[in-house]
Amino acid sequence: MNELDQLVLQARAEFLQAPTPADLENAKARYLGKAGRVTELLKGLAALAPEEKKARGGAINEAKQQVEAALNERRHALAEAELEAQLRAEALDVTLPGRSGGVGALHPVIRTMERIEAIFGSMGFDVADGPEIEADWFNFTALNTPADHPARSMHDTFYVEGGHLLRTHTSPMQIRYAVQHVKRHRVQLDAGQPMPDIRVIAPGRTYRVDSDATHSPMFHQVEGLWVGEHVSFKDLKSVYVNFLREFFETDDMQIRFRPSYFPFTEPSAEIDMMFNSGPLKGRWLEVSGSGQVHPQVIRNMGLDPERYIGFAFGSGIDRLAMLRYGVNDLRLFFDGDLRFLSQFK
Ligand code: 2NL
Repeated sequence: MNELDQLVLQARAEFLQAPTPADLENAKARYLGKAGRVTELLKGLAALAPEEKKARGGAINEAKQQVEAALNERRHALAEAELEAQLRAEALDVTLPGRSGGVGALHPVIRTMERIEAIFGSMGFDVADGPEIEADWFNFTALNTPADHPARSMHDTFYVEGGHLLRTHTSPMQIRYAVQHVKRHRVQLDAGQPMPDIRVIAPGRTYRVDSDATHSPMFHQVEGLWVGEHVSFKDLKSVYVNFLREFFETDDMQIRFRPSYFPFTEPSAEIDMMFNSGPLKGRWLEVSGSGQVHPQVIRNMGLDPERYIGFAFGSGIDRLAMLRYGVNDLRLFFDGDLRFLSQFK
């Protein structure tokens, strides 16, 4: 084997041993660089006679081409290996189970609210929604609640700047709704023609200065209002009895209307119910306040109390949710503990 063949073999072996592209380029310099072995051989041609130069030059160039071929072969192999390694490192196992973000659910109080809306909706009630920060007029004055009424005191109501307050019930929404309704039918009313009945419920957050196992400073209420020319107390009874039967999915209960007092209704009644079976059986439960809308409140809606009459009720949604789900502490609804809340998924 002549020295040129040996040089090619050596170069190929060194290239094959180069573990990285950088090592390979260093090995290349030892053969093809400025002071590399192939370059040195080519420089040596200068000292040869012209005939020798031609033969020797051809042999060196052939060897050089073989070295370059070996270099390129190794370059390709290293590039391919690098790509392989990268693909392996970045490989995704598409058969692994996905990382789930966890499935949310409606809060039990909101679920109860939607259930109530569906039941009253089926009886033709619209659903009204409105501000939680209210004007004194809508929350108290329009509802015939006098300035010296205890509900207006600083320690019963949260007042905010500008004389506004956090609504203590959702009735103000019903006043707003009724006023709008009356405005829309002003022309008919002034012409002595009938106006469609006002039939609405107002569910939502309400606020009072009160905090223990059965009272929260923020709680949920649903009020109902039905005003027309021929609405009577028997309509209140049938609507509310039907609601309770639908809500608790049973007829096996007793319901009583017990005389009471509210500034915005006259006469007024508490609505109590008692289950005849099940875990709550045999105990009277207060579920709502109610009554015939006070003539002054009818007037504040823009209607003539000699012609229009109606009933209203106000029930605690949290309390209804507690009864339906068998929860004994109101605060569980508002603590945000997932061990409790996830039971309602
Ligand atoms: C209670 C008492 C009640 C009403 C709310 C009402 C609304 C209008 C006019 C007249 Cl717009 N009344 N609402 C009537 C009677 C009782 O709620 O203690 N609820 C938990």
